[in-house]
Amino acid sequence: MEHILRYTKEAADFNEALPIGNGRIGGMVYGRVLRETVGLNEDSVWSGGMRNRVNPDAQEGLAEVRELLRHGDIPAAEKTAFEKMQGINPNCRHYMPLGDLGIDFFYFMENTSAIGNIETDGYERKLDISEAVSYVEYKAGDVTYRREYFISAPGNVLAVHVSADKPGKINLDAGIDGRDDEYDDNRPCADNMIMITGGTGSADGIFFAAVLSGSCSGGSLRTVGKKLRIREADSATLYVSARTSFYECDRGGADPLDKSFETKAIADVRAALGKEYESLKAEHIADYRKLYDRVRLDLCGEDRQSLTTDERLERFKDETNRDNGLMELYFNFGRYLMISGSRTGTQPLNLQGIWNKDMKPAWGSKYTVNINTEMNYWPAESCNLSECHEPLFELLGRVCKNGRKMAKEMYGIDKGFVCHHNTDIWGDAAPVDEWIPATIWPMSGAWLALHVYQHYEYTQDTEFLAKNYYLLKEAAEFFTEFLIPDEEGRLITSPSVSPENTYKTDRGVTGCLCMGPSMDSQIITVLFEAVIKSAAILDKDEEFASKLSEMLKKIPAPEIGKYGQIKEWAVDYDEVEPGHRHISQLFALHPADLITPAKTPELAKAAKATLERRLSHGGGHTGWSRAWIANMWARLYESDMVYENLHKLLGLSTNRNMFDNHPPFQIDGNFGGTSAIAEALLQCTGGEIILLPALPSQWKDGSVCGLKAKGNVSIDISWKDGKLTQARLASAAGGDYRIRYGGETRNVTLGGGSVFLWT
Ligand code: FUC
Repeated sequence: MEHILRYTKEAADFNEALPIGNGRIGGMVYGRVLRETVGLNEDSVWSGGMRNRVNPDAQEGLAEVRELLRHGDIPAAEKTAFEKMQGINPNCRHYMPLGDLGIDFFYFMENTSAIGNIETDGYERKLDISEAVSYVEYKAGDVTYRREYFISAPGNVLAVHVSADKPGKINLDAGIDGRDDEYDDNRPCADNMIMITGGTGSADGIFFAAVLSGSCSGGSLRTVGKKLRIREADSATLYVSARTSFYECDRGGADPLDKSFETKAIADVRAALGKEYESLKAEHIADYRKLYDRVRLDLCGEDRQSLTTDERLERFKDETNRDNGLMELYFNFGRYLMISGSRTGTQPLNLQGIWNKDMKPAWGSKYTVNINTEMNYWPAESCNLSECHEPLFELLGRVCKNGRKMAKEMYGIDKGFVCHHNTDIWGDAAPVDEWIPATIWPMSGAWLALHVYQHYEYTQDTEFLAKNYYLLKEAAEFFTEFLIPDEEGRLITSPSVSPENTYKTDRGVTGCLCMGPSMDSQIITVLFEAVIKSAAILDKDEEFASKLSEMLKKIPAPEIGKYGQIKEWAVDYDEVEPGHRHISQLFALHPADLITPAKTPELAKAAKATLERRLSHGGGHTGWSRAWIANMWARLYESDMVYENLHKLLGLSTNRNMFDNHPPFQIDGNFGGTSAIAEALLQCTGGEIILLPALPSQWKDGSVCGLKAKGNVSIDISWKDGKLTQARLASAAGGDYRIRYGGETRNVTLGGGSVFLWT
């Protein structure tokens, strides 16, 4: 079983550097011999405070746009929406780097410049994802150097430990730098301790502090200017902490005199200095493994470990290449990234997880919530990392607060909340970007709320559901007012878009804004159903639930269009780009299960035709889109297509450090790919637990342990020659389960803590 990313060269750029993180603090390790860089992030370093962006003319615009759409005047509807409905400041806040930890190593004599070349032997750079520790090892002259890097969640620090096999050989200068806007301060704050401080802009923006200190055995340690200097040490450890006003000062920097984040950053480093390095490391590994060790996947790959990870990825460009071990590693890497980027009390994974080097990153490295953020969390429950899902619910709470205001001010609706296709750390809910294909889409609050229900379905945690039920209810309440009848009396959204596709009418007019795109109706259907079920579980809101049941009868169901496909829009338009990366009309197939081969065979056939049509027109060209496609094929039990698309995800859309490539780097495809591997092995759809629903023939023998199914069941499965040999289902909560393998179904009732064996 594979857990190691391995390279024999320094990282040439970010796409080769290796990520480490504790959920909140992130690092990108380049492994350079002379001038080492660890790119630093802290997940609350976002560019400024909450913005009020609602367009003051939105309600007037809403009435006009609805009328124009009803009369088919698409260009005029889009023009009006552009002027009157989109946010008056088109963007919410974006994510930013904290800076770089730079370490200059000196090898021969004191004060030798670190710049230049040095001959090394046996250079190796690794990331061991079974322990969440990165290593660099090489020989310079007759000395073997070894470095270890990790970021501890319990310890709240980044640690870089440097050792050598001969005494007195460690000489280095370390400092933090690298934000283009420069820090407010960068100087010693105590003995052998440097602190940087800065702010991210705007009067109510976020302030941050990072502290660097260290210790060494043998040799000397002191500060020189804004650097920490270590000379002639036998071994040395550097520690970096980071804290922000967002966490420490009541969600922002409102009080300029409140410097508690600085005090806390100092305390973190002091606490680390007060421990033995080895015990800090052991504590980190134990904490990490509590989550990582829950799942084990064995695809019986051949031993390819003599090759480096980038060589193995390169070979995936050849479609005939087989390397099950690398798929296993990709799966494990997705779990690693989840644990390293999203822990209880941190911010959710954004477009780059928590790892971003740019002051103005692609798409702001924000939360794009018309697919990308949701995709980040697809493997959270199935891969037994439920608690890593929590930051998303915390953010949704903030979205809800702002979204209530948005519902009222933008749509004149005083019930529930609404959010559009992006949000930021503050939970901004207004339309984002001046871009008609995406901007006016009032659906993300609903989609995100479905994650609350999914978390409940997997964990059966009724207390959680009771606490967060309001998110589901309020997401639904908005639509009880927002939906309008179409000509047939069906209830639809208007205006909206089918993210981010453009249609062409019979008369050759192109447009995006429309009435009742299929995805909206599907999301609303699943949301209303989730609210009705939650209300019953919690024994409340009977009247509201029956109102939703009545409305559900009028929400359009998925329909089949002229190409035998699932219609994307209420009208069976052609797409301007038939290979478009978004396949929103198949939301019903995945992540939802309104369409399944067993329940709705005709619609499943149409879903297949939809995928084939997209793919035959060049679809799947971005990493996340390819990953979604693999999940969808899994839901159709098309195991060869699952494999083919996973193969392409690794071969065509994965950077050398295994990060997903949109391009540029965007982390959603990693999580989507991890989810697709899990979906091939286990599904919970249509009220059934399905064992090995889409097992690719290339994964002939293997086993998986610890996957989760709805109903709080842990499942171990093993198979041989493509056939199930045994499945073990351990139910924590107890309940009735319908389990299926191939054509055989078994109904079992399990008590809490009991086990069922399928042999
Ligand atoms: C959506 C996608 C793009 C990209 C962006 C961050 O707009 O359509 O492909 O992933 O989000």
